[in-house]
Amino acid sequence: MSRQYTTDATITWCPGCGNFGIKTAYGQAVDKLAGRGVPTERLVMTAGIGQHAKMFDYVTTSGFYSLHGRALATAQGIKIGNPELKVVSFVGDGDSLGEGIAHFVFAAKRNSDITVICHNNGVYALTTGQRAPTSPRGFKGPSTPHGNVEEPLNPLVVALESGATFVARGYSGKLEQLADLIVEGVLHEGFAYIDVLQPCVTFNNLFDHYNENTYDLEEPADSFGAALEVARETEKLATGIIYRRKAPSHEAALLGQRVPARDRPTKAARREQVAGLLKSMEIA
Ligand SMILES: Cc1ncc(C[n+]2csc(CCOP(=O)(O)OP(=O)(O)O)c2C)c(N)n1
Ligand code: SF4
Repeated sequence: MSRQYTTDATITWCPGCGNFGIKTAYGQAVDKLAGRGVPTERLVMTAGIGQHAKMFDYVTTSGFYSLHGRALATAQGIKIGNPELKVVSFVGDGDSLGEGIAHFVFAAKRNSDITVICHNNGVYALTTGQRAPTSPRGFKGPSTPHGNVEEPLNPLVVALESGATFVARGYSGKLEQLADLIVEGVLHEGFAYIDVLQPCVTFNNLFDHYNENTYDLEEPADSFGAALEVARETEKLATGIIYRRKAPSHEAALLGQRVPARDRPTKAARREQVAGLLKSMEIA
């Protein structure tokens, strides 16, 4: 990431953490977006709570630190208030697929025009390695010392089945591709989900596994069914845009051209509206 987007905060991620790659790719994406008609001042971020969320402290784009699991609720609020902004949410797999899964499903269902970057490390890293919704069966951690007995959630399938109109997977070890996925996600009108394979070197180090078992998907799948098939692959993991379709965004359907942050009626006009409404209901 160019120094321009890096704050002076001391970075407390472990050396080698996959989060560094995501931060670098985001910086590259911010630069590329500036050249594609999205000036940096129009970019806003939200973050959940977790190691991933420290992005908020380390990058200079403006935004809002949310509660655990609430990064997408906050992002949707910002977007409805000012649809001219581009909102990017940095979430963890525990954060968005555990605590915040209802927000995830409904933001995708309504095709909210936000971009979600999920640091998917398969573990609750900030709270020292408990299993997360994406941890595989057999995963051992402080909360599952004898091994996780549950099947993992597949975030790509959840996103697709919930109605996401842009679904991609990146890898923190493939910076250039990840930066391009972020650019495409932000430019996409509607709910864009980018699942990022992010090795946690301390509690779930999958660098070697991902280096050996990821492959580049040249083109998005040509149908919803084909996208689901790619999303369900387990032997080899595709990176790239898996699915993309056009559909009206929630904000466009709800607001049309209106920008509430700019077009707010005055207090007097709002009073008049309420008085008119009460009169029409024969209350006043
Ligand atoms: C309401 C609430 N419940 C629990 C916590 C404790 N907590 C903080 S971070 C975290 C897990 C974060 O895991 P994940 O989202 O996967 O992020 P990572 O740290 O792996 O990046 C939990 C359970 C909290 N801060 N707030
Ligand atoms: S514990 Fe894991 S996720 Fe957290 S900084 Fe260290 S390597 Fe990264």
